[in-house]
Amino acid sequence: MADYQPQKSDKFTFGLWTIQNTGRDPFGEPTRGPMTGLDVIAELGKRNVYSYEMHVEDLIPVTSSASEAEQIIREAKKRMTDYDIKCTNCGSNVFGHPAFKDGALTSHDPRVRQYTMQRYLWAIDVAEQLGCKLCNLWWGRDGAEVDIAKDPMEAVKRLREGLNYLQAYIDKQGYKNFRLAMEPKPNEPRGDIYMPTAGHGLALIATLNKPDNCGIVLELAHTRMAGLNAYHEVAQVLEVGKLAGIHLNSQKPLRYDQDLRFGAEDLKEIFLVVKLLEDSKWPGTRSFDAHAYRTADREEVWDFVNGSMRTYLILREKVQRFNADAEIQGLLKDLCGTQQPLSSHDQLKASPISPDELTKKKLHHEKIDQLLQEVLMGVR
Ligand code: XUL
Ligand code: MN
Repeated sequence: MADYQPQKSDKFTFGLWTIQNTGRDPFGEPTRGPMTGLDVIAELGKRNVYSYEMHVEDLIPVTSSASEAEQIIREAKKRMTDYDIKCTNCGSNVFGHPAFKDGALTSHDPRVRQYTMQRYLWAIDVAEQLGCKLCNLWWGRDGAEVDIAKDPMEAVKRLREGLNYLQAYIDKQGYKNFRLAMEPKPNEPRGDIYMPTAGHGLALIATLNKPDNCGIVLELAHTRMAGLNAYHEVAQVLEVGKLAGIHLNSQKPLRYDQDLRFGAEDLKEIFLVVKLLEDSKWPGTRSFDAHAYRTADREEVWDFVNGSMRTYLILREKVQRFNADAEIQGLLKDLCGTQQPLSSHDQLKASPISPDELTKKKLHHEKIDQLLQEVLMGVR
């Protein structure tokens, strides 16, 4: 029996914020104490986590002096070496401070937009110092409740302008292989957030000055909050080569942002996502963006960390089992048919095709789905 122990080569990642989460919710105070970013880095490294992601403010308090910030970066680098852990995504928290109460990149106030840019430039500089090559933008406050107060076409222009401005900075600084990403989310904390799904994000990216340098960080829970199919969204972003990162977690559809531990809901759907990532040999990190239940104390947060990785490893093994199952593969082969290029338009028009004949083809959906369930339930 496999022991499902994570290895650095599994490329697991946690956001610093996921561990720092204190269990606060809109109706209740924190249920566990805070933890510094530096301590989170060390503790994750010890547990064979490959890398961490952060908002720069998770590591360096905004109120730090220049010398304090340098000291924290020095110490972070030391812990990264001591515990063999990398930084693979560094964005900025442009949603927490009340200055961002009506948006960051899309605020009407040019001073708020400039302050937002300052924060992102800082994040990009710190990322580069830590050897991190991705800055992900999650613009949680860029949305609206009072739609008449903000022109949504202007908002799209401002998001585009923001991404172009950051790209120009990366080019000016000569930061090699440094990429940007955006993370779609439909709502929360705003009533509606601009760029609610992966499709919206891809459409925005296509209009940037350097579209090839910007990808999508896709979060499964955000897709489910929109009531969409996470498997399909991941597939589409993967297929166009735009998957810059993935945030693995669980969520009951169409509810508030639950950020449940990966695997706590929707086992079949996340099996399919793991299958996609593994079968396509996607080289990115497997990042968990969730948090421990509010009922967990500081110690139990590590149960959440271990559980997330263990679930991924178990599902990865289930994928291997599924792929090696002769009966399942036989059914799939019959079901999926053979790839056949379309004949010429004239040939096609002249070919007799009987729809009644087509209807007779057996599709085995009952059987194949049951077999998948049995793999997942551990009896196959
Ligand atoms: C919020 C969310 C963020 C981003 C990072 O729902 O997913 O934690 O991943 O800013
Ligand atoms: Mn996320």
